[in-house]
Amino acid sequence: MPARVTRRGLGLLGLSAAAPALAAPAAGGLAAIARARGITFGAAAQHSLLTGDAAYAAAFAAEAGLLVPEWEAKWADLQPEEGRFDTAPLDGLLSWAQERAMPVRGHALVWHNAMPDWLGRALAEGRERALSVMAAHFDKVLAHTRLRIRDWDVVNEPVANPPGSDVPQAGEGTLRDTPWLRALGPAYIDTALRMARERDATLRLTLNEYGIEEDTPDAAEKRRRLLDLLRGLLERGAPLDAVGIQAHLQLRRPFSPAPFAAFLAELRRMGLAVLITEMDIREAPDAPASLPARDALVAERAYAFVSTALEGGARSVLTWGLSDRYSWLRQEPAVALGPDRSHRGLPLDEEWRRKPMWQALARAFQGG
Ligand code: 9MR
Repeated sequence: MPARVTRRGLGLLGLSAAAPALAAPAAGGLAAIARARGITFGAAAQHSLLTGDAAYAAAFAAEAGLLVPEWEAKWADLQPEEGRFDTAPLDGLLSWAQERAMPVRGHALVWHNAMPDWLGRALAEGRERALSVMAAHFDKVLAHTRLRIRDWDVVNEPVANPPGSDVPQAGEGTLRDTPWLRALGPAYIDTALRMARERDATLRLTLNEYGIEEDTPDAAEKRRRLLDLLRGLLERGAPLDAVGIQAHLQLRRPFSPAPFAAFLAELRRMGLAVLITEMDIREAPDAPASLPARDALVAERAYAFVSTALEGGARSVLTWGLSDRYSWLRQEPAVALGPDRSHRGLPLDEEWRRKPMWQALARAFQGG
């Protein structure tokens, strides 16, 4: 007689009795096309738009099989004042997803951005205080989301950009100089991973990073730094399950499959799962004038990148939003394309129409 799977048994398997069975994604959308090949396609979403813009919600229902909150699970939003947690926007997003049987990833527990002011002050008070605020945040957030989020970006963007890169970071180390590093030293990453594992033994623990995809000396050096960091973490027995590769790609930088594939192979040799977590494509300042020519370049890069990632073992691909209408690439002045043009780096255009990038993703999911 088969053993009965108890509630505790489900928990040990990383499943929860309350988790819904996964619904089949909407026919014809990217998630369904990916799912047919055992791949998950998802996107970053904002709760206020899921509930406030019907076209936005319809696009996510049609295309996405997994959500990640674009801001609702960041520290500044979850704990704006010490001890006062506001989970309402995250809960709203989780309910929207749950009604459609879509899983949600968590993003991000420890990050140097989206920190409330009080947190910066607390970390500056030293090690004991830093450990205690980290523990209190993890206690509350991981207990609250336990049944609905089974994969978290525990540490986001810990590696420093190399000196001389176009966005260099202060400090001399290979880790980014952040309030967490200053308070706890390099072990803040081990500590965060251990604290997460202690609170939820079967949660998938992910370290998420950007600037490690392209064929440039800066990206090669950042990949080397990340691999060093990961080797050290694993040697010290830190609990780490996966690496999130953000993939905010830029057309002014070359992409070559070989070095990226070698990097993925190394991650897999370390026993780590690989996810593409935040993909979008920034156009070059000298982008061609015609929209079809621009869209073709974006699509070509999307196909090359995603097919290499899938061949290298990635099984989840998320874009950072779905439509150019709400892309951070248009909203963030530092990355804007110019006064008379805006980026077209996501699968749907500002009127929710599928673009060549959509077709490129579909083709990559279908295996070429
Ligand atoms: O797209 C996000 C934007 O809406 C937020 O204002 C910003 C700060 O919370 O974060 C943006 O998302 C970033 C993500 O969390 C980490 N990788 C880079 C993303 C784009 O900046």
